[in-house]
Amino acid sequence: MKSVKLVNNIKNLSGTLTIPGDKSISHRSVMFGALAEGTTTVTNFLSGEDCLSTISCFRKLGVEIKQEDETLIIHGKGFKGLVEPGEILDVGNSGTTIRLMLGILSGQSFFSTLVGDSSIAKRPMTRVTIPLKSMGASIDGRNNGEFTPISVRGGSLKGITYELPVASAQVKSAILLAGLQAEGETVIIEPSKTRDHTERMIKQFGGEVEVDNLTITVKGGQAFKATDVQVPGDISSAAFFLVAGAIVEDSEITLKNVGLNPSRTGIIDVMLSMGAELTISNEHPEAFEPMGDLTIKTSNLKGTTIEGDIIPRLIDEIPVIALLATQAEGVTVIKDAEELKVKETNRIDTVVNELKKLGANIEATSDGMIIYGKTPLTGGTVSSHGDHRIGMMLAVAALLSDKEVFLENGEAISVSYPSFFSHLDSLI
Ligand code: SPQ
Repeated sequence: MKSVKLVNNIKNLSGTLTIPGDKSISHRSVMFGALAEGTTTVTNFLSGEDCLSTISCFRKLGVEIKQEDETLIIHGKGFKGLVEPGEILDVGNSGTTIRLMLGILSGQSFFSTLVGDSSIAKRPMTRVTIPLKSMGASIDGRNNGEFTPISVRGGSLKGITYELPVASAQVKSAILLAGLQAEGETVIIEPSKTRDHTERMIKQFGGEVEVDNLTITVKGGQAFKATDVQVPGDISSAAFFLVAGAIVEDSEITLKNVGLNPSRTGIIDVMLSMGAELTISNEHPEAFEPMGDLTIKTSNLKGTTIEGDIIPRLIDEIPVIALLATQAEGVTVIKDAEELKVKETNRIDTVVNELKKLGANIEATSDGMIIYGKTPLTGGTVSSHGDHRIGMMLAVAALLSDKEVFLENGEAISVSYPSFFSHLDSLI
């Protein structure tokens, strides 16, 4: 297996980075641009593999999308202008692409088939296919619609009222995208607030959505108007440098134009509660997606408990928060995070097993993990297991080790942050 030697034994990180575009918002900008009438321009689009999979699916559905670096020009077709694809739609490694596409395709009367890579083939889909079928879509897939390949023949949907069994922005968004094409009203009730980029984008594209605390309502038969979307930097990518700056000695890093949507900023709340020297400046709270600059300095950290409603606000940051906790005095407990088991890998097991290899004192629980700090980290060979967030977390962990660290499957990082290693090098 191919492995790369990571940078280790770093005594200072300093500089300023402009973090690449948010992955969740980049996906949605392609979807909404395609479903709108007219030409949408997207700037600071994330050119990571996941978002490129979304572009490729829409091209197969007849949408013209031009890409030049981080700018997209999308010639929208409207909800009624997509065409039956002549090929299978391949979502690669992207859970967001497949689940949101299932919502969109459920409203389309043609036939389509979705596949992905070996990680996608293990991720649960009935969480979306069950509500979409109850709206009237015909969907089938391996294991009664649980796993890819999945085929859809949609159309003639009816609105539903649906209480989400799990806090998932992907499930919520899939039902909203189907609801926008259904007859009548669709009402979704969330168990906890999840990222609300879809709701914000419905408004940005001239649509209507009502949000009353945890209840979201859309009417069917809406049309979207093309607009310009500026994608903020991805706080989930910024998280790796927030943690690196806090745990590497003698460091100060500024991260520009990071998305600060309150449904995504759980990591900031947790880091502040652990004693991180983290400041926010140049905020733009008025934008469709708020953003600002973050500055992090080397910090004296203490352990904490992370549980309940904050979990969906930092779910993708838990791998790197676990690393942070290895450098905090005392115990950190992460609970209510069972959803980690159905990400690109089982992120409870992969985080615990890989950090243990580097000497961390960490144990898995049924819904999270317990980390005992502060422990020095040492060398070894670790693996991303094909999970981009695990790969980047391990690259940050290696900075602390005085012995060599090798990473297997590091190429997975390009799913969400192709320039990660060059950004890291620029701080050394
Ligand atoms: O797209 P994918 O593969 O599901 O990506 C991940 C990630 O770490 O990048 C999760 F594995 O992010 C999800 C996130 O966990 C992106 C997302 C979204 O854009 O709506 C929502 C979250 O997933 P979920 O299942 O909780 O809705």
